[in-house]
Amino acid sequence: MLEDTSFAIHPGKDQASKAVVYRDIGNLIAEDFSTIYKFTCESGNVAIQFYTSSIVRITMNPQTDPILNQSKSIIVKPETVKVEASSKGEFIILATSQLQLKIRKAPFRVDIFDKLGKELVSETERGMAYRENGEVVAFKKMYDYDHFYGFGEKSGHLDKRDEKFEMWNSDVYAPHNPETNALYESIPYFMTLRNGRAHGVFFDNTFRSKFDMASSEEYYTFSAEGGQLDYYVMAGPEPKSVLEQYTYLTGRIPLPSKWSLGYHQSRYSYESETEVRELAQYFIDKDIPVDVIHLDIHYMNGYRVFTFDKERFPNPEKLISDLREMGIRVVPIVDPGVKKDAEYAIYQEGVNEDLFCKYIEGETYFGEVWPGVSAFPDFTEEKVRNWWGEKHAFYTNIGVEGIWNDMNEPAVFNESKTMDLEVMHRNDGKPTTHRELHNVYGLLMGKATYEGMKQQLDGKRPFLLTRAGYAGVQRYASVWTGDNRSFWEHLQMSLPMVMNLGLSGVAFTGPDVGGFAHDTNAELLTRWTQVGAFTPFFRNHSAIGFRYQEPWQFGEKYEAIMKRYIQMRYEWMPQLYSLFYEASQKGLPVMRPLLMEYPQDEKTYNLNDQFMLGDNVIFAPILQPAITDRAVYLPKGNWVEFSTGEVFEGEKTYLIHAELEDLPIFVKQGTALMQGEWVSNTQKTPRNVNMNIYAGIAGEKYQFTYYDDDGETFAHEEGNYLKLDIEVISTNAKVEVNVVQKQGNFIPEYKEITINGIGLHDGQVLLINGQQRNTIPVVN
Ligand code: MIG
Repeated sequence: MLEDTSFAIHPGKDQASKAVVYRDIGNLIAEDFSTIYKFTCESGNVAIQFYTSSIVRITMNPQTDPILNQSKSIIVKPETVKVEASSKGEFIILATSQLQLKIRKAPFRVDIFDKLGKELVSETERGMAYRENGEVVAFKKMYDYDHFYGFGEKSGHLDKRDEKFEMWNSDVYAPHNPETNALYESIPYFMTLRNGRAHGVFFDNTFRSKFDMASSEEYYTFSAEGGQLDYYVMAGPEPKSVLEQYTYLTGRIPLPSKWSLGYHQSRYSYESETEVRELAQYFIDKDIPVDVIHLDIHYMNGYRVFTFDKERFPNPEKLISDLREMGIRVVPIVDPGVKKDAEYAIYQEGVNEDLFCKYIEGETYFGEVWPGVSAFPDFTEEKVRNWWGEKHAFYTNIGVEGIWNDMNEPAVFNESKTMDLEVMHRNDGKPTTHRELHNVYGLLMGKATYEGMKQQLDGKRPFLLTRAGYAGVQRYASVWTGDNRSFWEHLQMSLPMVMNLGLSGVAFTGPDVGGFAHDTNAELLTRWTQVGAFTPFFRNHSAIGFRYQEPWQFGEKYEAIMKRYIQMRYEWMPQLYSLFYEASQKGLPVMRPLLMEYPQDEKTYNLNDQFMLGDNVIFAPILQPAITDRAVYLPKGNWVEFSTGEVFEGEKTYLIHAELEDLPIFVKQGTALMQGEWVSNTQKTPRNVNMNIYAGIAGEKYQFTYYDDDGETFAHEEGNYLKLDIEVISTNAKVEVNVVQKQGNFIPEYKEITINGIGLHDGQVLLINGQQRNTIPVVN
């Protein structure tokens, strides 16, 4: 309690704390290069493995041989990489075509350079170390021109220089502020931008870990409460290649269904079948597109997962199929806690089949959550994951295709906010404590859920939304950023938060639009909906006890604006879907900070209030009340304002006017945008797909890929897709659009794509594959 008062900074408070003593790894004693590169040092053992010529893994274990096969994140084995090992006096050199490791023998230090000899990750007087209490730490050199990004789900600004972070999945309802740094997701990964070149570091340690980019000018550190120093360095050198390398290791998002990219409406809670039907009908009557309605905890019988409350929801199957006919899907919430109730089948099975987390002495761990005293499935064990996955037949049998996982940090209502740290996890034959596996509980619940759903959905793509996760969560789930509030500051913060999640491999994310807690207001909700229409995940959600915030709650004026932006979401679907395809192939984020495309441009390094979709569109939303003018920085190139057609020269800052109904959007000249007509949900096929070419004169070549498929099955894995690789070349005389390659055998309902030249100047002609016409056939 007193920690919330000035007592927290009482002068005498920390006098007892002593300087921390780390034990350095010491000198090299012996090396063994017979299989992998192994080094025995005075105070620790090191293994070095190359995963590709651009990715190296360093594992230091202070006690035993490095343990190399316990990752929950890494999905690949090291490739066969050509490495040249040599010895030069004090140093051992290990070199691939992309990386050089310079290893000093006494004391043992590892400096990593790229192929040009540029320093990536290097050590100083301090290197790898540990403490008697089990903590492991790495000290790495830092330069005053270094900028840091990623770290998963963090509050604060885009550039994480001069910040400290903790990784410990936490349920934080108290207002998120710039120093709330342990949130629901732990992704111990970051990208360094140094002189316009990028490299990545992934610290694969599931214990509570810390990153300190603030306390020293000379070095940064990463450390963890236990386990090994186990980290991967990715060579880059572009931000995009770092993301490709990181997601090569930890996986990429599965291509989402189109419906999950539509508009989601949620509330804690829509409490009855009647309320849900009325809600759906509102959307239809008002012609506001919607694809998904979420069911929060009130649908259950006493908050028992895998049940429905018979009074509130007498016929869920009918509800779901009726809504489905309207084109709307229902996504129910599923929490991990299973109510302790001897007459409840799920609890009985869990006990009888021994599926819950237990103490080492054999007693089940119980914690309080919504249903009261509850037990927690041990998702670290395959048998439990399979059981949990199979249980989802309860939902899939009645037409559910998407699940929302909450409270999976796991959150427990007690002082520590989670399970006792000494609770054991079976961990597929390698039992260990919750202290070690806390951060992966949500990831493994996600794995169980996604894989179970996938099996039951018979070829359809499952959708999973999760609150908690760890590195690799993108393989199973999309992530929303938890309990934000209806504050303008939270709208502002959501931009860098979603962008840094994207830079951490999690492309499918978004905040609760309008704010979860606190009463929203008309202006905030309107501005937030404008942003939400272009964030990867688009869901309006609000909390019990606060104002309802569906798009029509504040009168016609605001409803009309929000409706327009939700419609725009659907008009942009062809563009968004192509970007999600790219994310699934390369791991690149859909919503990007400008630095991703312009890493040489320092003005982009901490640009928090603008973002890009893909590589050619910049959004500059209004993020403050009563403001109708804002500064917009445009990087190199010429930029066309989307609604006015006005052209702006890049590398300048402009004051842009935007009334409440306006969202400033800038499309790069010489590029293209794929758009369709809006439809009331993704079940309706757009009548037309347009390729809008923003004519330039630069003479540069722009290449992009248009991707489409049925939007809901896995048939694309068997070639049932349409993929067009397109190039656009603009000169003074002409704009040439060439379909360089067409792949796949999907036949969309639109038979052709209409090409529009936007901003063609007098005498400039638009040529499609050498001819003057305005369509491309997509059916052979
Ligand atoms: O706060 O299930 O973050 O989205 O509506 C209590 C009720 C638990 C937290 C989630 C929120 C959800 C709510 N849950």
